[in-house]
Amino acid sequence: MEQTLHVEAKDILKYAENFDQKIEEDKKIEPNEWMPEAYRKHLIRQMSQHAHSEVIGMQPEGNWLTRAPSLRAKQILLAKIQDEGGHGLYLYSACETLGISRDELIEQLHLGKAKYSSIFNYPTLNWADIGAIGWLVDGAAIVNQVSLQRTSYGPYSRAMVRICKEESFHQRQGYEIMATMMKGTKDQQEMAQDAMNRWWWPSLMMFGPHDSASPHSGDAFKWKIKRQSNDELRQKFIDKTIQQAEVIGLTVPDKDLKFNSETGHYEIGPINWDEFYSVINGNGFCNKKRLDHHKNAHEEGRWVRAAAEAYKNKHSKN
Ligand code: FAQ
Repeated sequence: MEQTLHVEAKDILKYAENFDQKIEEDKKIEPNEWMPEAYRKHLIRQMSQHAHSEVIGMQPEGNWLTRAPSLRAKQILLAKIQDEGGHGLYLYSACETLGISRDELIEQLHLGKAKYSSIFNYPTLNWADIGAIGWLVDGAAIVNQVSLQRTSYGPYSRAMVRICKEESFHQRQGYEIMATMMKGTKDQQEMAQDAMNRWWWPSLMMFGPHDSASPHSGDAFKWKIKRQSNDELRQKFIDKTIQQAEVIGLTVPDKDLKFNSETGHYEIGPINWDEFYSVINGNGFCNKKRLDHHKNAHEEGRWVRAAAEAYKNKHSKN
């Protein structure tokens, strides 16, 4: 018995060395390979929160489907929301390769044990908000996800490649809405600016706390799950988006904003981290509404899941 334990410990050491070497050489870790338990748990946390964000993120936009200003706008928004649902399902499947079931992941969401992005706890008050979500929220999501294409876990990395292609279309549809409104009447321009004012800061919060206050970044960098830090990605988004705002005549709602010609980057005023932590701890405008809606939809869809299961069982017997 002692000898078996000794051999197993030696094997684990070998597996761990193999894992470290693959990470070192920038090779992908695949589901059937040995991985440290903490790496697996870290990925389940991040990937499931990412999946939940995509699915909960359908709600603020779904709210405007029946009020889209034209048939074209309605078709585009419908396609975009369906894409987000697809991204969620794709990410749940990628997450299941880590040995956890979809049911368990949904349960963690419903029990408040798993988060979803803070941004989806803000309300969509008018059509300009749909423009702001596409432009700013999808824009921020892309910056983060392009970086995650190089993440070390194979299924997550491949999911990101596919998802990013669709997100760029989402970002452009949002920018188009904002640009159209900025060419419109004074009221439309004011609506677009008001949406910019409300969504700018929450979009910056999507990248998470400053690096100095990010508890998961240490492991995430060690294992190459994260390839760029929260602050680096936020800065990338800021530099890119401010120029886009200027092109269509929108003002960034930050009185401290300045361009540093030495670094070539924009410098922003302080982010309201009290607001961020309040939202991620359940006290945002829409946390309760979003979660209740998801729970109800899940309950109402119970019969569909049961029917699919019965159909699968019937056909697997034949
Ligand atoms: N919201 O130590 P860190 C989209 C939490 S997809 C809520 O820095 P980490 C598409 C964090 O979970 C948007 N919680 O954590 C779309 C942790 O709490 P925990 C989603 C946040 O993981 C568009 C704690 O704070 N994208 O929008 C947030 O290293 C339009 C400490 O933070 C992803 O999920 C936040 N914003 O870095 C859909 C991308 N930030 O878990 C529909 C993948 C931080 O200990 C419509 N995720 N927290 O309880 C990531 O890249 C990372 O997880 C970060 C956070 C960067 C979000």
